[in-house]
Amino acid sequence: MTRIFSGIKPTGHLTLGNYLGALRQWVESDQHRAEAIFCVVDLHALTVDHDPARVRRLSRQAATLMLAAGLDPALCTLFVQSHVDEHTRLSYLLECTASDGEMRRMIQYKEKSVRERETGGSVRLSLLTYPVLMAADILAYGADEVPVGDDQAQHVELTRDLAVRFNQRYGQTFTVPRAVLPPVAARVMDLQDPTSKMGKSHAETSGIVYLLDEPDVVRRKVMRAVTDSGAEVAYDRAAKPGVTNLLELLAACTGKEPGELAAGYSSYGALKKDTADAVVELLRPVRERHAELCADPAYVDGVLRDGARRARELARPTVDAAYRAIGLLPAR
Ligand code: AQP
Repeated sequence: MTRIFSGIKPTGHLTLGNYLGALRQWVESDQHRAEAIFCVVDLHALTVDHDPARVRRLSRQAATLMLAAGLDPALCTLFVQSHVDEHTRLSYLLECTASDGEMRRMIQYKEKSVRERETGGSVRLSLLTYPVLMAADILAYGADEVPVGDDQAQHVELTRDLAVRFNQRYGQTFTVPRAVLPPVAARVMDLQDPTSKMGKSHAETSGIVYLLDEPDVVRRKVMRAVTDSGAEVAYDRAAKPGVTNLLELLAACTGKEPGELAAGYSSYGALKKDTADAVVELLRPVRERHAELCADPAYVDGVLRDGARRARELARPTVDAAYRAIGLLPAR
């Protein structure tokens, strides 16, 4: 059976980008058609300046939102990364096969290290090595597919390289996974800056729709979205990035083609209104279910406990095999 792994890092409140780029396909497709493993990758949230209490709070919120969006513990495994030691055990072995040059080429590293320096912080070594930990997350489970948004595709490519290299040097150990991107909304852009990705940890929040935003807040953010010069509604990312982003959002919500939708609008205002309504309706059940789950913390704890137990069982054989293959003396 196909095995799928993916995760979300608790660096901020989950966004519409996280939902459309990743979470929705996990819920609607992946957990039904494969052995699916989903993770709140909390160790990744320590790679940038962080407040410990906030990371803890956001980890629980992310897990609760993943359930609220429709992940079903009867169909998939849901857990928190730091509850399963196999991830860090394997990460070190993979670091011993990766080069610093490979890490420095990662686009997220380049962008985030600039941001850390600009805000007066130092760049943590873990920010450089984070893609290796991500590779360990994936390879530990023998995942065939990794459903992600476009911004993570480069990290999955690196994971493939590390898997192939390890297998060639030390013998067949890892499944070589592939990234699976959603057909639309693989990169939801910031509503105030449609040339940059909607990211949950960005300081400027007026262009970011959070899954837990109240309907009137969602409406306001979409209605105030930056659009482009000219009045024509056209699906053209280079010439009309703002309008194209709205069309992709509406397409993702309605299941229609963004190009076809464009033909039905003669003004930006009407497009914004329909997009706002569609996003509000898309998120309404998630918000409502999240509120119900918050009233039952013992349920969420139980899901995460069972999920971690199952994840350990799944990961341990592969990680133990990697330890043997790379030359470490087994403990007796
Ligand atoms: N804007 C986006 N459009 C489409 N997909 C997106 N994803 C993130 N932003 C968008 C996808 O969501 C999944 C979980 O992302 P992550 O938690 O691993 O972090 P990230 O990729 O670094 O995304 P963020 O939300 O922008 O976090 P920060 O601001 O901390 O960097 C992934 O599959 C991702 O592709």
